[in-house]
Amino acid sequence: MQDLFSRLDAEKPSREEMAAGAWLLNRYALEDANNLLQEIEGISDAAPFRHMVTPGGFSMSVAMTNCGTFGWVADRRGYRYEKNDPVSGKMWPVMPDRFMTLAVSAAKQAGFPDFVPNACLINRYEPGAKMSLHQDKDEKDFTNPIVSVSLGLPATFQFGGLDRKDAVRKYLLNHGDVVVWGGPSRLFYHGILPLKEGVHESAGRARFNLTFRRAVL
Ligand code: MD3
Ligand code: FE
Repeated sequence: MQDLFSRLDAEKPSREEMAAGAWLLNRYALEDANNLLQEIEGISDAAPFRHMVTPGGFSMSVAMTNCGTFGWVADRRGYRYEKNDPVSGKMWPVMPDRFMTLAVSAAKQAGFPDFVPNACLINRYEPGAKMSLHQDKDEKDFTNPIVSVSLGLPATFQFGGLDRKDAVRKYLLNHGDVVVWGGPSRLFYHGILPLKEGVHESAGRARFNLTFRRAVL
Protein backbone atom coordinates (compact mmCIF):
# COMPACT_ATOMS: atom_id res chain seq x y z
CA MET A 1 0.00 0.00 0.00
CA GLN A 2 2.82 2.35 0.94
CA ASP A 3 4.47 1.69 -2.46
CA LEU A 4 1.23 2.41 -4.28
CA PHE A 5 0.84 5.75 -2.50
CA SER A 6 4.41 6.86 -3.07
CA ARG A 7 4.01 6.03 -6.78
CA LEU A 8 0.76 7.96 -7.05
CA ASP A 9 2.46 10.81 -5.21
CA ALA A 10 5.31 10.84 -7.71
CA GLU A 11 2.81 11.25 -10.57
CA LYS A 12 1.01 14.18 -8.97
CA PRO A 13 1.78 17.66 -10.28
CA SER A 14 4.33 19.14 -7.89
CA ARG A 15 6.52 22.17 -7.62
CA GLU A 16 10.14 22.30 -6.63
CA GLU A 17 12.32 25.38 -6.10
CA MET A 18 15.50 24.46 -8.03
CA ALA A 19 17.30 27.64 -6.88
CA ALA A 20 16.18 31.02 -5.51
CA GLY A 21 13.39 32.13 -7.88
CA ALA A 22 13.52 29.06 -10.17
CA TRP A 23 10.32 27.04 -9.89
CA LEU A 24 9.91 23.67 -11.58
CA LEU A 25 6.21 22.98 -12.16
CA ASN A 26 6.23 19.24 -12.92
CA ARG A 27 3.94 18.30 -15.84
CA TYR A 28 2.10 21.62 -15.56
CA ALA A 29 1.49 21.72 -19.36
CA LEU A 30 0.69 18.02 -19.79
CA GLU A 31 -3.02 18.43 -20.58
CA ASP A 32 -2.21 21.17 -23.09
CA ALA A 33 0.75 19.42 -24.66
CA ASN A 34 -0.81 17.98 -27.82
CA ASN A 35 -2.49 21.29 -28.59
CA LEU A 36 0.79 23.14 -28.01
CA LEU A 37 2.53 20.78 -30.45
CA GLN A 38 -0.19 21.49 -33.04
CA GLU A 39 0.32 25.22 -32.59
CA ILE A 40 4.07 24.73 -33.13
CA GLU A 41 3.30 23.01 -36.45
CA GLY A 42 1.20 25.96 -37.57
CA ILE A 43 3.86 28.48 -36.53
CA SER A 44 6.61 26.57 -38.32
CA ASP A 45 4.54 26.45 -41.54
CA ALA A 46 4.74 30.28 -41.59
CA ALA A 47 8.20 30.66 -40.01
CA PRO A 48 10.16 27.43 -40.59
CA PHE A 49 12.69 26.08 -38.10
CA ARG A 50 16.22 27.06 -39.08
CA HIS A 51 19.74 26.58 -37.73
CA MET A 52 20.93 30.07 -36.84
CA VAL A 53 24.60 31.00 -37.15
CA THR A 54 26.40 32.47 -34.15
CA PRO A 55 28.60 35.58 -34.34
CA GLY A 56 31.54 33.15 -34.19
CA GLY A 57 30.34 31.52 -37.42
CA PHE A 58 29.04 28.22 -36.02
CA SER A 59 25.67 26.82 -37.03
CA MET A 60 23.61 25.93 -33.94
CA SER A 61 22.59 22.26 -33.56
CA VAL A 62 19.21 23.38 -32.17
CA ALA A 63 16.73 24.52 -34.86
CA MET A 64 14.73 27.63 -33.92
CA THR A 65 11.76 29.75 -34.80
CA ASN A 66 9.65 32.33 -32.90
CA CYS A 67 6.18 33.69 -32.38
CA GLY A 68 5.02 36.92 -30.78
CA THR A 69 5.78 40.59 -31.34
CA PHE A 70 9.54 39.96 -31.12
CA GLY A 71 11.70 37.00 -32.11
CA TRP A 72 15.20 36.11 -30.96
CA VAL A 73 17.76 35.94 -33.78
CA ALA A 74 21.45 35.12 -34.07
CA ASP A 75 23.66 35.91 -37.03
CA ARG A 76 27.24 37.02 -37.77
CA ARG A 77 26.39 40.47 -36.37
CA GLY A 78 25.23 39.24 -32.93
CA TYR A 79 22.23 38.19 -30.85
CA ARG A 80 19.10 40.35 -30.64
CA TYR A 81 15.30 40.55 -30.84
CA GLU A 82 13.67 41.45 -34.18
CA LYS A 83 10.04 42.20 -35.14
CA ASN A 84 10.47 40.48 -38.49
CA ASP A 85 11.70 37.04 -39.46
CA PRO A 86 14.96 37.66 -41.34
CA VAL A 87 14.26 34.63 -43.59
CA SER A 88 10.91 35.91 -44.94
CA GLY A 89 10.99 39.59 -43.99
CA LYS A 90 7.47 39.10 -42.54
CA MET A 91 6.41 39.64 -38.92
CA TRP A 92 6.74 36.58 -36.68
CA PRO A 93 3.50 34.56 -36.33
CA VAL A 94 1.14 35.83 -33.64
CA MET A 95 1.57 34.20 -30.23
CA PRO A 96 -1.35 31.75 -29.85
CA ASP A 97 -3.76 32.55 -26.97
CA ARG A 98 -3.05 29.09 -25.58
CA PHE A 99 0.67 29.97 -25.30
CA MET A 100 0.00 33.32 -23.62
CA THR A 101 -2.50 31.84 -21.15
CA LEU A 102 -0.12 29.05 -20.13
CA ALA A 103 2.88 31.36 -19.68
CA VAL A 104 0.93 33.96 -17.68
CA SER A 105 -0.64 31.36 -15.38
CA ALA A 106 2.69 29.57 -14.77
CA ALA A 107 4.39 32.87 -13.93
CA LYS A 108 1.55 33.67 -11.52
CA GLN A 109 2.03 30.29 -9.78
CA ALA A 110 5.69 31.20 -9.24
CA GLY A 111 5.01 34.68 -7.84
CA PHE A 112 5.20 36.86 -10.98
CA PRO A 113 1.60 38.13 -11.37
CA ASP A 114 2.52 40.92 -13.81
CA PHE A 115 4.42 38.88 -16.41
CA VAL A 116 3.18 39.49 -19.98
CA PRO A 117 5.55 37.93 -22.54
CA ASN A 118 6.02 39.55 -25.94
CA ALA A 119 8.35 36.94 -27.42
CA CYS A 120 8.37 33.15 -27.59
CA LEU A 121 11.48 31.38 -28.85
CA ILE A 122 10.75 27.83 -30.02
CA ASN A 123 13.70 25.40 -29.91
CA ARG A 124 13.68 22.03 -31.67
CA TYR A 125 16.22 19.42 -30.57
CA GLU A 126 16.79 16.27 -32.58
CA PRO A 127 19.00 13.51 -31.14
CA GLY A 128 22.53 14.88 -30.70
CA ALA A 129 21.47 18.54 -30.54
CA LYS A 130 22.63 20.49 -27.49
CA MET A 131 22.83 23.97 -26.05
CA SER A 132 26.11 24.93 -24.40
CA LEU A 133 26.22 26.67 -21.03
CA HIS A 134 25.08 30.31 -21.45
CA GLN A 135 23.18 33.19 -19.82
CA ASP A 136 20.06 34.81 -21.29
CA LYS A 137 21.01 38.49 -21.37
CA ASP A 138 19.43 39.85 -24.56
CA GLU A 139 16.28 41.05 -22.80
CA LYS A 140 15.83 44.58 -21.51
CA ASP A 141 14.62 44.01 -17.94
CA PHE A 142 15.87 41.08 -15.87
CA THR A 143 13.15 41.60 -13.23
CA ASN A 144 10.85 39.77 -15.66
CA PRO A 145 11.13 36.00 -15.45
CA ILE A 146 11.49 33.57 -18.36
CA VAL A 147 8.94 30.75 -18.56
CA SER A 148 10.05 27.53 -20.28
CA VAL A 149 7.89 24.63 -21.45
CA SER A 150 9.39 21.25 -22.39
CA LEU A 151 7.64 18.96 -24.89
CA GLY A 152 8.56 15.62 -26.42
CA LEU A 153 11.72 13.65 -25.61
CA PRO A 154 13.32 14.21 -22.18
CA ALA A 155 16.53 16.25 -21.92
CA THR A 156 19.18 16.72 -19.28
CA PHE A 157 19.28 20.34 -18.20
CA GLN A 158 22.40 21.78 -16.56
CA PHE A 159 21.90 24.56 -14.06
CA GLY A 160 24.86 26.49 -12.64
CA GLY A 161 25.18 29.88 -10.98
CA LEU A 162 25.99 33.50 -11.80
CA ASP A 163 29.58 32.59 -12.60
CA ARG A 164 30.42 30.34 -15.57
CA LYS A 165 32.71 28.25 -13.37
CA ASP A 166 30.07 27.62 -10.67
CA ALA A 167 29.18 23.94 -10.20
CA VAL A 168 26.22 22.73 -12.25
CA ARG A 169 23.36 20.52 -11.14
CA LYS A 170 21.53 18.26 -13.56
CA TYR A 171 17.76 17.91 -13.91
CA LEU A 172 15.75 15.82 -16.33
CA LEU A 173 13.14 17.97 -18.08
CA ASN A 174 10.19 15.87 -19.20
CA HIS A 175 7.24 16.29 -21.54
CA GLY A 176 4.89 18.88 -20.04
CA ASP A 177 7.32 20.30 -17.49
CA VAL A 178 7.23 24.08 -17.01
CA VAL A 179 9.96 26.10 -15.29
CA VAL A 180 9.73 29.75 -14.24
CA TRP A 181 13.15 31.39 -14.03
CA GLY A 182 12.96 34.56 -11.97
CA GLY A 183 14.73 36.37 -9.16
CA PRO A 184 18.43 35.58 -8.77
CA SER A 185 18.19 32.51 -11.03
CA ARG A 186 17.21 34.69 -14.00
CA LEU A 187 20.88 35.21 -14.87
CA PHE A 188 22.22 31.78 -13.91
CA TYR A 189 24.23 29.80 -16.46
CA HIS A 190 22.34 26.90 -18.00
CA GLY A 191 22.48 24.47 -20.89
CA ILE A 192 21.14 21.24 -22.39
CA LEU A 193 23.24 18.08 -22.85
CA PRO A 194 23.13 16.32 -26.25
CA LEU A 195 19.64 14.86 -26.72
CA LYS A 196 19.52 11.07 -26.49
CA GLU A 197 18.06 9.01 -29.31
CA GLY A 198 14.38 8.23 -28.88
CA VAL A 199 10.86 8.54 -30.26
CA HIS A 200 8.14 10.34 -28.30
CA GLU A 201 4.53 9.27 -28.82
CA SER A 202 3.34 12.86 -29.47
CA ALA A 203 6.44 14.67 -30.73
CA GLY A 204 8.31 11.92 -32.60
CA ARG A 205 12.12 11.99 -32.68
CA ALA A 206 12.40 15.45 -31.12
CA ARG A 207 12.20 17.69 -28.11
CA PHE A 208 10.62 21.14 -28.33
CA ASN A 209 11.17 23.89 -25.82
CA LEU A 210 9.16 27.10 -25.64
CA THR A 211 10.71 30.05 -23.80
CA PHE A 212 8.43 32.99 -23.06
CA ARG A 213 10.20 36.27 -22.62
CA ARG A 214 9.55 39.96 -22.10
CA ALA A 215 12.11 40.99 -24.72
CA VAL A 216 11.42 44.72 -24.88
CA LEU A 217 9.68 47.02 -22.41
C1 MD3 B 1 17.64 29.55 -16.73
N1 MD3 B 1 16.74 26.91 -23.71
O1 MD3 B 1 16.45 29.10 -25.21
S1 MD3 B 1 15.01 26.01 -21.20
C2 MD3 B 1 17.26 29.17 -24.27
O2 MD3 B 1 15.70 23.67 -23.17
C3 MD3 B 1 17.49 27.98 -23.44
O3 MD3 B 1 15.87 24.82 -24.97
C4 MD3 B 1 16.95 25.65 -23.08
O4 MD3 B 1 18.32 28.01 -22.59
C5 MD3 B 1 16.09 24.64 -23.78
O5 MD3 B 1 17.86 30.21 -23.94
C6 MD3 B 1 16.68 25.66 -21.65
C7 MD3 B 1 15.32 26.44 -19.60
C8 MD3 B 1 15.80 27.83 -19.35
C9 MD3 B 1 15.45 28.88 -20.16
C10 MD3 B 1 15.85 30.17 -19.84
C11 MD3 B 1 16.58 30.40 -18.68
C12 MD3 B 1 16.54 28.05 -18.24
C13 MD3 B 1 16.92 29.33 -17.88
C14 MD3 B 1 16.97 31.69 -18.30
C15 MD3 B 1 17.67 31.89 -17.15
C16 MD3 B 1 18.01 30.82 -16.35
FE1 FE C 1 18.90 30.08 -22.20
